Amino acid sequence: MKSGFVALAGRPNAGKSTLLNGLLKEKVAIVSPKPQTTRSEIRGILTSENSQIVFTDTPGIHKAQYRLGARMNKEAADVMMGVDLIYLVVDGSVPFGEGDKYVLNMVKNTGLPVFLILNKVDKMSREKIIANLQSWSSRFEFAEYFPISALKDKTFKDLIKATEKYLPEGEYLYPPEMTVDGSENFRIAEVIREKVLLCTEEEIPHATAVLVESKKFTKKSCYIQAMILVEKKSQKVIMIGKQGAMLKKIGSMAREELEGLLGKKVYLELFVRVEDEWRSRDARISEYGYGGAFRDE
Ligand SMILES: Nc1nc2c(ncn2[C@@H]2O[C@H](COP(=O)(O)OP(=O)(O)OP(=O)(O)O)[C@@H](O)[C@H]2O)c(=O)[nH]1
Ligand SMILES: [Mg+2]
Repeated sequence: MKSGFVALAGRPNAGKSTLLNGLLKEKVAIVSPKPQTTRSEIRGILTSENSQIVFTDTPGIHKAQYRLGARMNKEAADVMMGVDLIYLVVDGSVPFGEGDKYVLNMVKNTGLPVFLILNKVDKMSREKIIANLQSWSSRFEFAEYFPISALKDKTFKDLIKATEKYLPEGEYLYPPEMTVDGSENFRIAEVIREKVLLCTEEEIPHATAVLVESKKFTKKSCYIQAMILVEKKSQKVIMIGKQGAMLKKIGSMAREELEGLLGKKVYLELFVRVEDEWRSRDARISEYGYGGAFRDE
């Protein structure tokens, strides 16, 4: 039997989290059109008869403006150090740039085998896909090349099969029935944050954190209180919206998804608080579970 770890790495918005969800056929990581959606490693476990692959989604590597961003980048680098194989996930529909060069150097320096995952081929012509693959292969000798659409492809069988080849012989690393490694509260907070990312614009998505403050289960229901943290009073005003309309919209979208996740009726109460410059403060970043917070525990 084969077992081991695979890191999904790359620039923000490349589709790493979408791919993780596609590989597992389960939504384990939140996804949004806004860059820097993922803020900490997310592990998804795929067990089959002859293998167990632990996929680790990582934050997109970017030029950090805040302590939060620096910690997200470090988290991605730390994850890469501890795996057997790296998927470099790239958005094939945008031209190669400085950011790609930087990330490519990072993965090269690990000395590990790297798969080039050319994503978003649904947005590209055949010619462009071929040209893109040629251009990437001239920059580095990747172990394998996979043009894919993380969003549209129904199966990733070939990718999984090739991945198994690069993993060591080993036993289960996790109980075979387990698909996600992480706290339930964090997962709930992430679902709420995803809805914030989908409903708000400009600086608000980046300035928002979500923290589950309490959670109570009864036989049929779950009562959740969660805090949405922003950095400025003006952001709080927008987050609440006219007569609470924005918060209500975020709440009802999140509740619907959480009912599916928890398999119970969910009562969700959201609050909004201003937490000055939390993105620059290590203690707050860790408290909310971002940038390798779990690793420090
Ligand atoms: N057209 C198309 N869009 C995609 C594909 N994969 C992902 N996307 C979209 O790209 C956006 C970013 O996807 P994510 O999966 O959140 O990207 P990410 O690499 O995890 O981004 P960060 O967490 O910010 O690093 C979302 O709007 C996805 O729906 C794809 O194969 N085709
Ligand atoms: Mg992501």
